[in-house]
Amino acid sequence: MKVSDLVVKCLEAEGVRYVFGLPGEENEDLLFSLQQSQKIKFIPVRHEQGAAFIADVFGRLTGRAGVCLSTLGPGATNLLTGVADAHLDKSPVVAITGQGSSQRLHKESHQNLDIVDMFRPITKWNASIRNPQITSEVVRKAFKLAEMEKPGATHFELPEDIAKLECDVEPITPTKLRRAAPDYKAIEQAIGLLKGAKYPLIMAGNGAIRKMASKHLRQFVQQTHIPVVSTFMGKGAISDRDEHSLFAVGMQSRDFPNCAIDKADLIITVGYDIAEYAPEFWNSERNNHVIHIDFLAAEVYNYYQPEVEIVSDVSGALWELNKRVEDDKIIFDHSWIKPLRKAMLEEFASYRLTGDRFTVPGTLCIIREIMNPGDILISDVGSHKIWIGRNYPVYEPNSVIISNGLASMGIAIPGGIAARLAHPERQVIAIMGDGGFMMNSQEIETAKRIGVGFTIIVFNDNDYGLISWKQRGHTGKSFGTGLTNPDFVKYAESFGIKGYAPQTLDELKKTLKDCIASRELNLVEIKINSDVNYELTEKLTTNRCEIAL
Ligand SMILES: Cc1ncc(C[n+]2csc(CCOP(=O)(O)OP(=O)(O)O)c2C)c(N)n1
Repeated sequence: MKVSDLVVKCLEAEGVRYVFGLPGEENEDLLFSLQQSQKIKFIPVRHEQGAAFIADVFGRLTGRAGVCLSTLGPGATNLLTGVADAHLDKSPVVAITGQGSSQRLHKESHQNLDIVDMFRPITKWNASIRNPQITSEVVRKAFKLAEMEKPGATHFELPEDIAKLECDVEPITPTKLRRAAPDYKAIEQAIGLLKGAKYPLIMAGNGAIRKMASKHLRQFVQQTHIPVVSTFMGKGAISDRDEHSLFAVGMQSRDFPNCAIDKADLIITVGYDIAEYAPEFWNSERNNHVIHIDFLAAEVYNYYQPEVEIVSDVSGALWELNKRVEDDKIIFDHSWIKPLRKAMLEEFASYRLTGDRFTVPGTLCIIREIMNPGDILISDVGSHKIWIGRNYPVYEPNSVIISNGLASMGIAIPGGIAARLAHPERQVIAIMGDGGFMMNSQEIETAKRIGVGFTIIVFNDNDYGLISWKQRGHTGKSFGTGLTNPDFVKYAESFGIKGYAPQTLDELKKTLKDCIASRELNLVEIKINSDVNYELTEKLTTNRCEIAL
């Protein structure tokens, strides 16, 4: 069998259904091998970054590695941002790059970059297939490491001369990997700390929505009545309808959930990623008592020094804790959070739109009413992300996808494609600013061509809004942020999809309802007034805790 055929057989053995990518001369053999596959569909994209972001969100939603493919040199450099996003967001992704002949990689030659070196800092592991006999090992290892906790990106390259060689190797069949059980002494110590606490608080991160952790976390909360704040990437770990939920932390300023953190005498972090929300935002005095529950040991970090680390499968740790808290009847009075939750719900509701001045948080209230609990919202990066993270209630894990590790703009349209492929039965919306939209809007063509439908919502403020917001907060002025835009409705129509720009509140409500329900690919441009951002900054200067606790 040819090596490129073997790679495809290995991908099939891994259960791969899609490869997202862009052709080049140097991955020609692999493409023709993919063409022969009955199980894998190759989806050509318009920019390699799109392929990597689709793989990233597909991996995050399914727990199985998303696969992206590029050619050498410029194709590989284009892939980098999406792969880096998967790396810091802990999404399983396998990136495959073509490469020039192994006869010329030691010297300066056309489009030759050291791709393995380039991908090394943004992957858990990577390698070049320079010998046909190692092919199955390389592919298996790439998938094993990408999907193993904590998940992330891996990469392998296939030089064009090696792809053509014959070999007699078989794919390695993946086997189920059991995750580590918690250490009983760590559980005992955690129970000891819980028994001594009066106001414990859970901080649920990205790891709390993987591998069934959310199910066990929900049981833990029901039994103990410990309240929960989630990070932006942990949204949905428990339902925001649950009276124990204090919504999400993620703003770099002090907001309502920080009042709960201040009052708590024990913080239990569950699947918390430091890359997402730095501990100095919630533990600046370094005086919080912390139990760390995660798949990996805590990063060494001045502001994050847990007293106990339960390093194991997060669900396994919660399962053990659930047994112990039931046996020992460890139950807390969580009535102290009631005023805080009430204040938050009232504040969220205060953003409801009443007239034709559209805002992001006001529109989110409408969207929340339209979307079913399991429907998926993909957020891009910008001020809209802050509002989605802060104000949009989430009821199910993985029903809101926010990139907060690398936090790269441009993820939302590729993410919408991934969400519809991963969950064709659910409604999907992709929300972005005008800046992020124009970064990967070319993938509308990909979505249209392959027939996936979702609603693209572009919040248009003719500005890199979040940066203006921050700059003005720091200096009172902004620079380098103003934009002009194409006519988004006509732009949408030029791809053969419907575009809308509602002007009145009634039109906005109807358009969103119809577009989302249609499950077609369509675009809604919402011209927004950004004053609400600055009003929030102003609000955050007042002492939220006095209002709410
Ligand atoms: C690829 C990338 N480039 C730059 C940034 C820095 N950045 C963060 S938010 C932002 C502005 C986003 O503007 P827009 O997409 O219009 O959304 P808005 O803030 O207006 O909601 C920028 C430039 C980034 N996060 N990612």
